Amino acid sequence: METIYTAKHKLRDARTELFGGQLVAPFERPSRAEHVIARIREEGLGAVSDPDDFGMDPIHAIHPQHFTDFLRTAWGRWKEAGFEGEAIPTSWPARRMVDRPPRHIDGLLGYYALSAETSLTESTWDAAYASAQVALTGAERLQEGASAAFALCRPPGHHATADMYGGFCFLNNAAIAAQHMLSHGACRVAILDIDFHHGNGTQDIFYDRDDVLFISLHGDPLDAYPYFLGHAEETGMGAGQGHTLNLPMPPGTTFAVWREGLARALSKIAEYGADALVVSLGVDTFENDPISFFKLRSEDFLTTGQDLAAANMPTLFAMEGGYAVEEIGINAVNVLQGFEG
Ligand code: Q9C
Ligand code: ZN
Repeated sequence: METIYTAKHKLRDARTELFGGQLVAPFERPSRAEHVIARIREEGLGAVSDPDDFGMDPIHAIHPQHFTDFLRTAWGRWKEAGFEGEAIPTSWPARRMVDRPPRHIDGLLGYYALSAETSLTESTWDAAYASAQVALTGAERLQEGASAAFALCRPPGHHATADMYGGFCFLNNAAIAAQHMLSHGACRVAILDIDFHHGNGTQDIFYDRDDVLFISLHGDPLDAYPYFLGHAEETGMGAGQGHTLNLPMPPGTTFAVWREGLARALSKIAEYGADALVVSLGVDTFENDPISFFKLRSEDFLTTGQDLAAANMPTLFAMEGGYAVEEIGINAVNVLQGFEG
């Protein structure tokens, strides 16, 4: 299958992540995508292409202009305010406060952030924009008749809501790609999120819609980031009622159990009758992932790819998380090779 990739992902290269009360080197780092692309080339998975440029319109079909304006200008405003480090929010509109954007950049960061681990830096916007174009190009390939494509997105996207960034995500690549397909003739799209973390952003974006089915397998939010969304009781609202399915799982979950969740997801997707499937492909379900608690082994990712292929749908894979950097190439490409059979 074809991979869409750009070296522009390297523009996202923060020095800091707030973790355990310390500023550490970010888990979400450029070497992640470099390991994946190296493995794709080694294994001869298929062509590797640069993304096309679809401009801002398909991004604005998901994210409001005030949010993209914020992401584009935040770093300059942060520097102008005289701060020395990377831009990290520290104040939020917490319970019983007002939902009104402050003037000062220090407050505005909290207004637009979900969480504090994701530092904004000088060229973050350029990388996020390029990552969305990678996803859009993959979606376009499916529109042109390809049966599958791999969008090697970095930075990832599934935690980003229409108007909030965080969890290493800025623009919701999978949502932008799904909406692009819907805007160009698809009637229904299913998004299956197999990243370890709940895809809160994608869920939130499509929560009241019936043209997107969103299903997520993830660490129980009682125990895992993003903590405040992803419970089994969340099933959609209004027209979207019944079009969200969450399958939270506890610490130590093994592939045998996880695969039962995958089977449930795939049978619901078959019932839904989508024109295309978008897989939010995180491999942080791996047993040696440094920030997650599932126990999938490398060979389990091959089986996962096989199970996904049995759904027999045009499938766009969009890269999300995975932080065991040495194994991320093997694990991600195993899914794609399992899919190709
Ligand atoms: N103590 C993705 O995989 N930090 N994002 C968790 C745990 C945020 C993960 C803190 C993890 C975000 C795309
Ligand atoms: Zn994740």
